[in-house]
Amino acid sequence: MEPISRRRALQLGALGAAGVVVGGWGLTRQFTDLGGVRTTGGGGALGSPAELRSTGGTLRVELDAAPFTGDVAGRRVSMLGYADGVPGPTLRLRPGDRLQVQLRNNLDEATNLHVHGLHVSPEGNADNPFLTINAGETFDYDYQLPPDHPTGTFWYHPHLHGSVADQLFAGLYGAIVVEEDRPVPVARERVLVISDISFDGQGNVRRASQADRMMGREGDLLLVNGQVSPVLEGRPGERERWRVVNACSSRFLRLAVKGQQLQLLGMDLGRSERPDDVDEVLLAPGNRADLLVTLRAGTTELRTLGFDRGGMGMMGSGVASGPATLATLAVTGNSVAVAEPVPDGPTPRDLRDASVARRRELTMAMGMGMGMGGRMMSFTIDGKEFDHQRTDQEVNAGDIEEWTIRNTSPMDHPFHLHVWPMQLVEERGRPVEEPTWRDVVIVPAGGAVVVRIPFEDIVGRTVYHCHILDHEDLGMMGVIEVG
Ligand SMILES: [Cu+2]
Repeated sequence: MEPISRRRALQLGALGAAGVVVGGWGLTRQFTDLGGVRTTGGGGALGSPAELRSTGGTLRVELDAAPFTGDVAGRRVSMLGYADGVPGPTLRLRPGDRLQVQLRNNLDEATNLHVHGLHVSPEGNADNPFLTINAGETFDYDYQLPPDHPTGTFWYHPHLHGSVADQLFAGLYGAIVVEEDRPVPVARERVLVISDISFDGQGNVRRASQADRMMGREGDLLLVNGQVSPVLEGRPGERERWRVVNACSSRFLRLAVKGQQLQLLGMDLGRSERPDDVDEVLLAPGNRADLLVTLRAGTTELRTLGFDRGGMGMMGSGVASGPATLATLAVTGNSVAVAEPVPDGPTPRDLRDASVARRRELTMAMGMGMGMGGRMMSFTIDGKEFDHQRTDQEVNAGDIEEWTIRNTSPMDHPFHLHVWPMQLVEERGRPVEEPTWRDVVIVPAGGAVVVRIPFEDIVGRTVYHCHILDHEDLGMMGVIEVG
């Protein structure tokens, strides 16, 4: 087959040509459907981002971060995107793979790239949050997944301190899937990247006010794969797997589908041995849910129920992530045969009886007084705003540590540690009974969580922070060095 240009492949993808094989870079790229923002008139069939799959243990990807013009709910709007779409392409990997990303910064400002949740080096040209890729520059990222890398749904987005919330809110994010050897039998798998955004009267992404930044901005529009209120279609009896990414800058999602059977297979990384029946799933910004849905006939809505994430204390107003409809699920036609049983997953690792080398306490706080950028409220961890030159936590490689993460503020803060996953062992004063692994944990207002972290396989210097990305940009971030 004649190699064709990437641009041409994108055009073919946009026209719905499934499974186009592209010869560029000597690899196979399969574009199922570009969907995304090109087709975002409210109510249309759900589109999927392009899927790029590793072959022979390697995936090489070119990602252009650039402004583009698209249609959202029938309006012409200007956004930012990777590869001319929102979300960016889904990257499909296997444990042990090498991922190479050529990031081209066609924005008019600096950016960089974070692969959220991947257990890879934070050094050099890997998952290094201290890099700055200036406007007009190109940078080659190179990530090596260990052979026992956890499976699950991960994602990528910019991580340049000070502009993370702005760039992500404008459309820069995409999903990463690390696949299992033994997949769960399903009629179809959907990657659902949920984000929110607001536009001004000219169709430009609305700028956040100082109050928006302090509370954590939430957009007026909720998007699923870049679309407003898309329709998901299926037949009764079909089992679907939904890999949901909360790519909102600050909004918590409480997902529910009335009248449908939801099962939670996993959150963030790995999967449980057996799926759990659930009525709803709470995702903080940055969290992912791996859901199984066995379809029942009828038309229902995928909704986010409201969630009160606290308030500003003396500043007055509370911050609630309001309820909203995300998508419509239309299940029609003849029933299909009952799906094959879900194979048991591996027994998750459990560190509750492990010997702990060191215990630490970290405190997330909001304080009155001048914070970063002259704001009237400061956002700190252990009383300090982020300083990339300061190392806040030094950890011995190979140690298992226990961290108590406190929150003295009146607002919930989701805590994210790069590179090393955390086992949640205590939440709201109660022990967590099942082995529960996360890379984002919700630290409740005025409360605490306890996690155990195996600092294994990988050494280097990276960050932990609040995943309300406005808070991260305001300084609620610290530096860890493992070595
Ligand atoms: Cu926060």
